Amino acid sequence: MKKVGIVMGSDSDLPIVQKAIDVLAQLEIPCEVHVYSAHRTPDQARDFARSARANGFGAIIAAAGMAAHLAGALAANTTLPVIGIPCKSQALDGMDALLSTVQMPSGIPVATVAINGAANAALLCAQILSVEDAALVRRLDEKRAREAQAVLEKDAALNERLHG
Ligand code: RP5
Repeated sequence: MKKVGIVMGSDSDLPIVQKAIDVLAQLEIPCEVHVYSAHRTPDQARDFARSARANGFGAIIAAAGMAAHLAGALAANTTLPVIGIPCKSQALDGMDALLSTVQMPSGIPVATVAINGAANAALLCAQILSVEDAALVRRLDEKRAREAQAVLEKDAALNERLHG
């Protein structure tokens, strides 16, 4: 099975990224996690992206805050799908990272999820990898069904409380 590469601009992004790690683990998708920065360690970020396909990766998640160029910098160096997570930092409520991640020039796409949207980044990777993996399709379907059931139980509990 192809791996997912998770790259974050700083270890301070880990509390946000952890959710992506957890979702991939739940779906039994192997992942490798690195701290590489588009600005502080640009050579390592570039080398990771350039060798990612040959190293068995099927998709890359890039999480960064502030002037978040990491997803775009990785995407510039690979044709693997890159999913960007704009991380919220103290200033500007994450709008800085959102706009830096989402506004890619034509030709170099980054699939950008919501600010701090790490779970959806992992799910998007899983759905991309599932195109060639029937067992993963089953795990995704089961997860959706479990989560739908949990919502229905909340609905029932709410109505029981309101109307008893
Ligand atoms: C970004 O700058 C990182 O992705 C992080 O979100 C932000 C702050 O990094 P630290 O100063 O906490 O290392 O590059």
